[in-house]
Amino acid sequence: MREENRMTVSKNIDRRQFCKGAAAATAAFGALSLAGCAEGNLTETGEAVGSAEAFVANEKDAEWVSVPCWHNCGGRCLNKVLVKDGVVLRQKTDDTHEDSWDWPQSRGCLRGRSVQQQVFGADRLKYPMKRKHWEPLTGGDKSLRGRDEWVRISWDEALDYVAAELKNAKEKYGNRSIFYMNMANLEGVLGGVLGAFGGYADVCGTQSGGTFQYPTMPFGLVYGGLNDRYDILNADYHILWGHNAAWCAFGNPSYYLKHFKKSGVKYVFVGPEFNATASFVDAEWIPTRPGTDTALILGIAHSMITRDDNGSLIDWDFLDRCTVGFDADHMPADAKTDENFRDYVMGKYDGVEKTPEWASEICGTPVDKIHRLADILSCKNNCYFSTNGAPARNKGAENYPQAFMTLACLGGHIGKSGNACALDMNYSSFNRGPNLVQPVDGRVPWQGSIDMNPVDDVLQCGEMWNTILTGKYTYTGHHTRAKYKAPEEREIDIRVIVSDQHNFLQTQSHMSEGIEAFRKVDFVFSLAYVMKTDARYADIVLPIATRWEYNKNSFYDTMMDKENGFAHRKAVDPLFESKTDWNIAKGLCERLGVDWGKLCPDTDDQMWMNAMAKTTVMNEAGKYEPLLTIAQEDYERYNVIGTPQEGRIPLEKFLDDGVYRVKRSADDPFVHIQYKKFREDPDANPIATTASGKLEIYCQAKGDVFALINKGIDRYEDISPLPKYVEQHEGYTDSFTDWEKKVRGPYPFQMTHVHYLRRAHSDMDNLPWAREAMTNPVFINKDDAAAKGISNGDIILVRNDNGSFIRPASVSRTIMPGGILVPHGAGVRIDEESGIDKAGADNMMTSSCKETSAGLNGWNTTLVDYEKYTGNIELLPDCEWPLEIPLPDEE
Ligand SMILES: Nc1nc2c(c(=O)[nH]1)N[C@H]1C(S)=C(S)[C@@H](COP(=O)(O)OP(=O)(O)OC[C@H]3O[C@@H](n4cnc5c(=O)[nH]c(N)nc54)[C@H](O)[C@@H]3O)O[C@H]1N2
Ligand SMILES: Nc1nc2c(c(=O)[nH]1)N[C@H]1C(S)=C(S)[C@@H](COP(=O)(O)OP(=O)(O)OC[C@H]3O[C@@H](n4cnc5c(=O)[nH]c(N)nc54)[C@H](O)[C@@H]3O)O[C@H]1N2
Ligand SMILES: [Mo]
Repeated sequence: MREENRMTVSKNIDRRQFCKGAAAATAAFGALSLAGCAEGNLTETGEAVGSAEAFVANEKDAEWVSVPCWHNCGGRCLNKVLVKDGVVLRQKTDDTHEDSWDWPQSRGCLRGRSVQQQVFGADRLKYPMKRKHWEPLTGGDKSLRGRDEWVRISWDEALDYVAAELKNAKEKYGNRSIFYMNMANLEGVLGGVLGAFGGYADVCGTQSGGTFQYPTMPFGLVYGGLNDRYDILNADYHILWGHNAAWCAFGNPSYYLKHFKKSGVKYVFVGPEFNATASFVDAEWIPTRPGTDTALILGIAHSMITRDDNGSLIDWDFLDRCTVGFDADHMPADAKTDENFRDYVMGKYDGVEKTPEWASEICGTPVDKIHRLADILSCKNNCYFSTNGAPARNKGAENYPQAFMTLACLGGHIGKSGNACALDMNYSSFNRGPNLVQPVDGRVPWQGSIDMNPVDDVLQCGEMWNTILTGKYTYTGHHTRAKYKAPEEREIDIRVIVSDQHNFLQTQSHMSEGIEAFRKVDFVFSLAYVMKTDARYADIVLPIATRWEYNKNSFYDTMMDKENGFAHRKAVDPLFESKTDWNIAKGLCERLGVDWGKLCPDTDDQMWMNAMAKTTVMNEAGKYEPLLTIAQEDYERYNVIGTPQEGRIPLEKFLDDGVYRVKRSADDPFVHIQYKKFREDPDANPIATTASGKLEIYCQAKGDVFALINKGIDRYEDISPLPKYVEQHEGYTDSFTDWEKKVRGPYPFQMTHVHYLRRAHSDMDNLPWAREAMTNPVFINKDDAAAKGISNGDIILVRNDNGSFIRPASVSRTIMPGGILVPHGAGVRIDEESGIDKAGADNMMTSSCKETSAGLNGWNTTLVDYEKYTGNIELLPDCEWPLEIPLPDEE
């Protein structure tokens, strides 16, 4: 495989097709600034040459097209491209109206504005390929997966091969030998095909929301159950608990934060690093070690309980009326034990009082800061609690969500203006309540459903590579769909791995085991835009069209700020020989004897139009009405069918603008306060998701779910109905071989991850502009670095028993001593000689989650050591890395 360092693609795309009619043959990619150039052209490296006039002339008759920014990042923003004769000249974001607090623009980030390098990158896959030493039905030399060369094949060959492998596996080993790496079909198109073909082994487990995602929260929190942005202005304090909106929820959420801050809301950040968001809002930092949040919360609770003077800290009225489980007088009717929270905190059951001193030893938060936080969270202040998933993506975090809620309950911070508490993730952070624009996704009919899969095997993602290697796993039902079962030991012989809309070899725990698993099975195939990790280790790779190349509304189009709805359409035709997922699925069906017409009667265009037609908007009376006016001619123009309808705006305006945003005002009827009615009268307005109708500090249903899925498995801790501290496997306490005597083990540093602004997980990490802007160092503490003789910018080797990588170190005091922060998702690049990864792939270091509750993914709990790197691997800055071009001879 040859690697090339080329920023843009113009040379590699068929010029005749690509630049046909374009005023300048070299025009195309990467025009960031157009002023002051001589001839109005861009060179292949994106440099502008030309006069401003020439550029204007060049853009004559070009058209702005709203395109999707469809990646799994926290922003949902407007992305537009200027297209002329099938060539994208440049990009912009929202300028549909003036920007204001009442009516903000939906502006994109630097990564979104680089998507042109994803679509038109020189490393874009152009043709179906097979691995050079792959052999049908045997796999050939399987150890070469990940290091073989590639050979171009035709679509017919590729689909025939894939179908033959699937049929062979089905015939010899049954459908459960086909492992489709997609959780409950939330994304990806192949699930329906494989389901109709007789099924596949699925995968489940916690992801984004960590232990918030089990998937229900039977103690009373609801996902995103927070208030409207106008109401956050009434908070005294906004607590960002492991939240990094400035990197993970760019666009509107970050804009809101700025406004809250300017309006006088005070900020507190709780987490192991003083991150970009904390810095952005000048937050008071409460440092806590990764995964020790439950201990910290118990210490704060102790401080509040023992220092409360007649309601000076605790909202006794709220606890009494709205919660169960705080003390012996408030136990829920279904409780199977008589343990209550207060007595647990005071040490009645285990002889350990959960004092701030006890907590501090575990979480590293100074005792005075624990008392300080107890004061801030007192019932005298209005406090708004936003946590993201990071603290819950830990081993031992089973009780964090309930503990977090309990803390809010103590101060009465739920159900009134300026107060709320919940998981406040990404897309619509800091602006909650019913959607004002209600988009509908345009997915294939089975997406989000597991019903079409006749096989009931569901691997647990935290240990799925181990399952493939050992042929054994513990089945506990399909957690993603709340189908919990008692553990059942099963044997399973996985023969085929299928990757479509994920990149699990890269993004799931214990990558080195994953590579072994990929090299073990008979056949691996992957759909891909570029050589994502799953594709690199596959046998057959099928090039897919990006969403700029066909019309599609998808899952993420439904997850966005509640005031927004986005529209988009294709900008160019599928590049080279790439095909849409839909077309690939159809081609496979024909070969597998599955009736595609029955499975998915609508075309991409039809599903896209149906989704737009069904999009609604809330009126002042709180009722949803159609957003779009669509005429018969509109349907005809796009070659689809539909019933004409009347709405608020014409279809073409929506498509041209790319966004419809409800204009707000402080006194409009949409200012939502979560659980307001419940708080006013909990008996008349009980919480629907809890057994008692109240917020459950003691939650029997939670205890029962864990008791069921963990039943009889000794390696798992018992998870109480109370939010008790859970000993963290591979966490801080485990970094000592003798905790009492404080004897350190071989891996004394706690590694945790940040989702990185440069990419969305592993997606888009190949974009040269974004690579130049964000260098992907690992972050370490200054005192730790000094003790090891490491200076800022030095290359360090990070290692543990799972693997190792080298990276430049960013040295500062923004990370706690003993911590190392690794940006998530860097596409692994293993130096085959030494086995060392050069990219800093986080999951090289994570281990499988065999010691946690079934299905839990605990990425943020990892122990490592590091030192200055003295070996001879040369590490260039990432932006100078060659792009990965698997078929260099086919340009
Ligand atoms: N160590 C560690 N690991 C983590 C995390 C962590 O914090 N630390 N975070 C976890 C979290 S929260 C998540 S959500 C997961 C994400 O895990 P993944 O979902 O595996 O991550 P992505 O890199 O976004 O992979 C999506 C892939 O789908 C492709 N794709 C996008 N659109 C389409 C399409 O329309 N069709 C097809 N066929 N493909 C498409 C993209 O190019 C990309 O390769 O990672 C998890 N892994
Ligand atoms: N640019 C970009 N944006 C993204 C994504 C991306 O990959 N790139 N991914 C999207 C997805 S799918 C998700 S799930 C979200 C994730 O969103 P988050 O969960 O917010 O993401 P993280 O960056 O993992 O963590 C946020 C902060 O929590 C801190 N933290 C880590 N561990 C702990 C802990 O144990 N306790 C506490 N208190 N704090 C901790 C980290 O230091 C970090 O500052 O981001 C979304 N947005
Ligand atoms: Mo996520």
